[in-house]
Amino acid sequence: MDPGDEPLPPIHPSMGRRIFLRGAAAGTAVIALGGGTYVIASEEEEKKARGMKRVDGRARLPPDQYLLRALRDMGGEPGSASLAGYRLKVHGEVEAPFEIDFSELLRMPQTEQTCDVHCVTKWTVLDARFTGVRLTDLAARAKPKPSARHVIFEAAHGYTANVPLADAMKPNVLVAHRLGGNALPRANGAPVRALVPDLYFWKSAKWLTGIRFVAQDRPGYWETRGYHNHADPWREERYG
Ligand SMILES: Nc1nc2c(c(=O)[nH]1)N[C@H]1C(S)=C(S)[C@@H](COP(=O)(O)O)O[C@H]1N2
Ligand SMILES: [Mo]
Repeated sequence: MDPGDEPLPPIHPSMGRRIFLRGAAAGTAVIALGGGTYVIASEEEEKKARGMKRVDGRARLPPDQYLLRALRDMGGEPGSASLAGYRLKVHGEVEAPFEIDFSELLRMPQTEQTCDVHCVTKWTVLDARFTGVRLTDLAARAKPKPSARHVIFEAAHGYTANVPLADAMKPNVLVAHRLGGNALPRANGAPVRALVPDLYFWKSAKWLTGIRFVAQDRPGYWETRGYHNHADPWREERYG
């Protein structure tokens, strides 16, 4: 089915019904009633994307995804916008739990990467440019115990997302604070969000407050509401 004919399933209760159109001409802005503006890629761009492969051989566009030109604000309940008050807690099954503020996070080694993101509501954005600190670098400082098997991303207002340790320790997993060379917009999780590009985007907790290493898995916000526990876009692990 042409995604341009099908309203997205509203996955956040606040979203309500959305309507959008695919523009005939490249660059046509698309209006989502009650949900802001976003841009669907042209047919040609999408066709090109369907022919592309990642360096690991997987398709750039995972099964049943369509292309947007930029991240779409998917809502959620924002945390505090205060940079001065920001704290990130790294804790749980670790030898050396710690808490850092925003300036300390900026003093850690910074990684800038372009990566693709895939939302379970079927949009994909290619080559989003994020800047942040690798989760492996935060883990190296906290020293997870051998008993740690999962990472729980903790966010404002109790949102959590669980990721197996092996997925969380990939080098493209970041604690990100910049997008496209600018400070991360508040809607996209400022001051700091998790970024797990190779799992559906709900695992990338916005308004991140904590990283908790745990021995026992703890399904998070969406995982306890019918979404898949793992969320691999190439296996279409959408629903549990
Ligand atoms: N704290 C928090 N993080 C969250 C969410 C949320 O509701 N709260 N929604 C998730 C979902 S379902 C998606 S698709 C992405 C959307 O990120 P974006 O709004 O930057 O596109 O954020 C994820 N992170
Ligand atoms: Mo999502």
